[in-house]
Amino acid sequence: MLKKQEKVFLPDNMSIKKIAIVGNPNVGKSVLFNVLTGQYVVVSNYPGTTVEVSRGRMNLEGTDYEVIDTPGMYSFLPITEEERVARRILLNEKPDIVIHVVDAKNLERMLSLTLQLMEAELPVMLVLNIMDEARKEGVSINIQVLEKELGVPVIETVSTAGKGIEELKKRIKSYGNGL
Ligand SMILES: Nc1nc2c(ncn2[C@@H]2O[C@H](COP(=O)(O)OP(=O)(O)OP(=O)(O)O)[C@@H](O)[C@H]2O)c(=O)[nH]1
Ligand SMILES: [Mg+2]
Repeated sequence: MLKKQEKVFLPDNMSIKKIAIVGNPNVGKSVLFNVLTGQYVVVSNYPGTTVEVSRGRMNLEGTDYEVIDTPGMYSFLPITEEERVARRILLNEKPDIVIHVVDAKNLERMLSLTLQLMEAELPVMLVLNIMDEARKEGVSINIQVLEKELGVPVIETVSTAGKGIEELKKRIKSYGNGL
């Protein structure tokens, strides 16, 4: 006779935290996604659309994360199908962290999306990517001031060279414990 099950285990994915990577097209979201997740990636069409969304896994010191690479969006008010999918992922899947990736060369222009995401009360982190080109152009950004002004973590990266990734992981791990 079968013994009655004594413990109810939560399905594996109940304890997994979700991270959505968002931002304008061509800012390095997918490069960053690949650096964070490695090889275990699932690419599928978002239900009811032809827009591809990649999902992968990352483990940071014993905590599992599902990382979602969202299609490029210019605004949180969607016009294109890609933008509608990105918005739906943010609103329906309620990620624990929303990593807004910007091209550091065009920071000012891209900050309006950061503010829109914050206004929607999403848990935002700002990644200033492509810092190598920005520095070459003479752009320098005072991270401490920007963090204070925005009230969210700000991290500089060169995703293609793996620079800033350790710091980013540290800030992901400690997200929610203050700046
Ligand atoms: N120099 C430099 N190039 C980068 C960096 N990160 C990404 N790139 C380049 O930027 C281009 C766009 O990168 P993707 O990761 O495809 O950009 P994306 O944001 O996913 O773009 P969409 O999927 O179209 O929204 C690629 O040619 C990358 O090699 C960086 O830190 N420095
Ligand atoms: Mg991409």
